[in-house]
Amino acid sequence: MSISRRAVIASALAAAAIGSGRAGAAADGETPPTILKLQKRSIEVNGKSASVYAIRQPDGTAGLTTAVGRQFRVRVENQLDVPSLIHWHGMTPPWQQDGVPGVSGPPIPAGGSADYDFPLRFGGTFWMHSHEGLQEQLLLAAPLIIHDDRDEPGQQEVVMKLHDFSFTPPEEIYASLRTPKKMVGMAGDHAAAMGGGMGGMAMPAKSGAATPDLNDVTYDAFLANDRTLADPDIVKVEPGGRVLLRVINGSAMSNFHLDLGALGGELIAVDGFRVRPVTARRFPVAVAQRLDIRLAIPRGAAAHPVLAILEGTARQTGIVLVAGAGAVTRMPDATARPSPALSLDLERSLRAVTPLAPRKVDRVHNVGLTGDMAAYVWSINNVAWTKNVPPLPVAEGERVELVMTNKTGMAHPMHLHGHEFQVVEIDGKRFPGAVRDTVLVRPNGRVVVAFDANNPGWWAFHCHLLYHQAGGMFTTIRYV
Ligand SMILES: [Cu+2]
Repeated sequence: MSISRRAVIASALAAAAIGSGRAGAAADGETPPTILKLQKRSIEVNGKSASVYAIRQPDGTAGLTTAVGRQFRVRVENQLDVPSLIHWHGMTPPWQQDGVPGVSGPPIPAGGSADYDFPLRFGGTFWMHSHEGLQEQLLLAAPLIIHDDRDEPGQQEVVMKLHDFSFTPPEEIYASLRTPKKMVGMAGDHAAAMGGGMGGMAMPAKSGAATPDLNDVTYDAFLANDRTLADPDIVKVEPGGRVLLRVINGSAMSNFHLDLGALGGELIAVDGFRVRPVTARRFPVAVAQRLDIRLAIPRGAAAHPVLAILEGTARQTGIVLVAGAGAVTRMPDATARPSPALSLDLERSLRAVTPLAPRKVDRVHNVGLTGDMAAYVWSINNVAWTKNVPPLPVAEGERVELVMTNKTGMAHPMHLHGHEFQVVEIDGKRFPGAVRDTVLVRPNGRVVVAFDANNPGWWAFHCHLLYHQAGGMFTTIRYV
C-alpha cells in the first residue's frame, strides 16, 4: 500500500488527536481497520447522469454495518480532489474523532486519510456524512448500522436512506438562497411543478405569505436508496416474514412523512434509541432523524410500497417490498393530495425505554433559534456562527437542559453531537420523551432536551438543514 506524504500527515494528525498507541491499530496485532473510501460515482436521476459522492468499502459496500460492543476501527481514505471530513452521526466518540472541520480537527486533505478507533457502546440505526462545506448535498453519506438485540433471528433487515437531489451544484443553490430575490409567481408548488421547465435550476421557494415556510429549495428529485419511484429499489421479502425497516433521512433540507400504506408497522426506536412501540401507518421523519420499524409481511404474494412524502407537498419517493411473486406496479412520484407540515404529535407520544436517570438539573441554556429569512442568515440567540463565537459552557458531570425557542417561520431539526439527549418538554408540557440525537423545533415552538455532560470535549450543536447550518445556525458546547 502506497501512502502519500499528505496521507502520512493526515494520519499523523489523526494519531495525535486519538492519542498515542491507538492509531497504529494494524501494527499492534489488533483487527485491521475497515477502509472507507470517499469517492466520486455516477447515478442516474430522471434519465440523466449525475455525478455524486460515495462512502464505501473496497468491495463497494456503502457505509458500515457492525455490532454493539465492538470497536469502531475505521480508516477514511479521501480519494476526492477536495478536502473532506466524515461525522459519525449519533455516535459518542472522543471529541477529536467526531468529524467536524474546525471543531473536532482539520479536514482530511485530498489524497489523505484519517484513522478512527472508539468503542460502540449502543446499537441502532445511525449514519455517516460529510460535515465539510456542502458535500452532504452531493450524497457524501452512508448508513452506519450497529446490530444489537433488536435484530431477532429470522428477521430481515431493510435499510431505506432518503435524499433530496438537485442537478444544480450546492454552491449555486446556496448562493441563490442568499441572494435577495423577488420570485414573483414562483412560490412553492408552482416552482415544483415547473422544475423540469426551469432547466433543472433549484428555485428558491419563497412566497413571503403567512403560510408556514417549508422546503426552501425545490429539488429535481427525491431518492430512496439512490433511486426514484420511476425505477425504485425493489427488495425481496418473505411472505409472512418479519422485517426490521431502518429509515435514515439523509436529506440536506427535506422532512418526510414515511407512509407504510396498508402494511402499517411498529416503531421501536428513533435515532437508534428504543421507544415504547407505537403502531401506525405514517411516521414523521425530519432531516437527519432515523426510524426503526418492525413490519409483519402478510402471507400472500404482494408488492408493498414504502413511501416517503415530502412535507407540505404531494411529491414522494420510496422503495418496494415484494413478497413472493407479487407484481410491482409503477408508483407515481406524486400523491393525490399534498401532505401537511410535520407535526410533533408523535414526538409528544414517544416514551423512552431507557430514560435518563432522574436527577436535578445543574445548568440550563436558553437557545433562541433566530434568523433573517430574506437575507438567509440563520443564527442562535441572534449570533450567526463564526469561529469566534464563545462555546456554551457546561461542566463535566452536569445534567444540562437546552431550552430551544424557535423565533423563525421555519422548523429546525436540531442536532447535538457526542451525546444522546432526552426530549423532556414540548410547548410548556413536561413528559419523559424519546432519547435521541435530533429533534424538530417547529415555528414559534419550544422544545426542551436534557443530557448528561459525560463526554468531555468541544461539540457541535446545530440545525441539520444544510443551508441553515451554512447560514449560521450552529454553535458549540465545550467542556474539555
Ligand atoms: Cu434550520
